[in-house]
Amino acid sequence: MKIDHIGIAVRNLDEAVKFYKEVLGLELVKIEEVPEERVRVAMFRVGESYIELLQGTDPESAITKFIEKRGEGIHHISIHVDDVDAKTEELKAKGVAVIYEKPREVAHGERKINFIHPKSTFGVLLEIMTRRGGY
Ligand code: CMX
Repeated sequence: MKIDHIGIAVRNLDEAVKFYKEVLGLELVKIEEVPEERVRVAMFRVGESYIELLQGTDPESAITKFIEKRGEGIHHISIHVDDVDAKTEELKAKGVAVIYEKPREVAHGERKINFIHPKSTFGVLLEIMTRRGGY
């Protein structure tokens, strides 16, 4: 396992991208919409891992709701696993509160993701995921 990325919830993606790219000087890998999760995201490479900036695309987005309740900031930590289906089943068998019964395919099948509820992880939303290629 390794940390794939850290997700940061932002109100205005374009403004946040400017800061991370132009002020911090991080390498912007891509900006994409992930309709399955109602977000628009920007990925920045940081060594072997990434920082993902996320803006909600509608009021029902988990990101929009998170910002309403808790403000901008770290939203989740994403851990890459070999097999997200197997990991989901293993966690369910251990009584862990996973968000999706079965992992969800996003980005045209490029990635498969699930989440563990913060109540199981001492207050941090953890994503578990498998991805085929790079971002
Ligand atoms: N990190 C830490 N704690 C969080 C949290 C987060 N990201 N989001 C919610 N919480 C806390 C709330 O503050 C609240 O705590 P208290 O009970 O102490 O007030 C508690 O969790 C609320 O839990 P809830 O009522 O079950 O759920 P919410 O309606 O707040 O939704 C969650 C939280 C995690 C279930 C929901 O956001 C979810 O299903 N997330 C998974 C999908 C997602 O986040 N998609 C966006 C990212 C997609 C991507 O990476 O591409």
